[in-house]
Amino acid sequence: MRRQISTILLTAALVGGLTACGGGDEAGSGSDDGKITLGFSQVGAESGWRTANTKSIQESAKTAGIDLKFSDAQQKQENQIKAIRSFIQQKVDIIAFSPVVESGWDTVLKEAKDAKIPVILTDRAIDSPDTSLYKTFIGSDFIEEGKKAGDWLVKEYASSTDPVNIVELQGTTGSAPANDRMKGFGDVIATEPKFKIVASQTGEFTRAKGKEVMEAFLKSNPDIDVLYAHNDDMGLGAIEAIEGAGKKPGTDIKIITVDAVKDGMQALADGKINFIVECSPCSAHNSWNWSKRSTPAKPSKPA
Ligand code: GYE
Repeated sequence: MRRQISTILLTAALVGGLTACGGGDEAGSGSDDGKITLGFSQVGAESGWRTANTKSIQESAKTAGIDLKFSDAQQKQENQIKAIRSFIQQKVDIIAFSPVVESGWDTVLKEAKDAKIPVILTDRAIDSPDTSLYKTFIGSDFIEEGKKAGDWLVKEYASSTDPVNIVELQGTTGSAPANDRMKGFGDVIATEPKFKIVASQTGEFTRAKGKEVMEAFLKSNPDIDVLYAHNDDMGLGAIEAIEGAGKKPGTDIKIITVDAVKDGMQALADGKINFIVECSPCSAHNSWNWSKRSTPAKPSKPA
């Protein structure tokens, strides 16, 4: 069902983008076979979420009969800029991309605009005030996700007045989900002085880096009560670090993550993660379909 919605929305957005662009000879014309050619620049393959998102894009393009030119930027903005320039050169009909960081896109997007190729931002937004540089943004409200993580924590410690020491594993520095998940969470916990973020550092949204940074956190902070990781993968890496230090994840250190990928859900069911805020990669989640729902601490078995 979600996938169907995703396909319809993506197609509608793409077709809408083309129509808005003013028609045939003005836009690029990557191929003459009547098919829409879409150049997509993906962030990379840093997490389970991203892999699922890539699959969703490829399947949706196939179902919609779109000719997809897919490019993996390996988490580097310069690679995304190169890919976008190459799409412009190839005169694709439409460009979509998930910006690795929020800033620094104006020049290349101006080039796409001058070439009359419409651009769609997917998953992550940019911080440019010039909204004429793209047609639309299809993605989640990451501030809301951070707030949900904070709300859970506030409830979890409602009956305690003791200080709560939190460590935070941030996503990719400068990315919209890292900035916004940090802000949403920070705003909620700031309402109660007992919550203290004792360390906060990037784990680059990867399992390996999540583990490495958590190891360092454990060495320098003997008293960690809670880990807030901006995605499941970093949380899963951190679980290895916590177990390696002889502590019990989910009990000695409570863990909150975002995404709800399969391995994350398994760790949740095993009691190693306490709370996951869901962010679905398989839907073009507009306001009606982004993470309104948070996952319960223990998922009940399907009937
Ligand atoms: O949470 C993380 C991924 O932009 C929502 O990027 C996405 C984030 C997702 O690498 O796992």
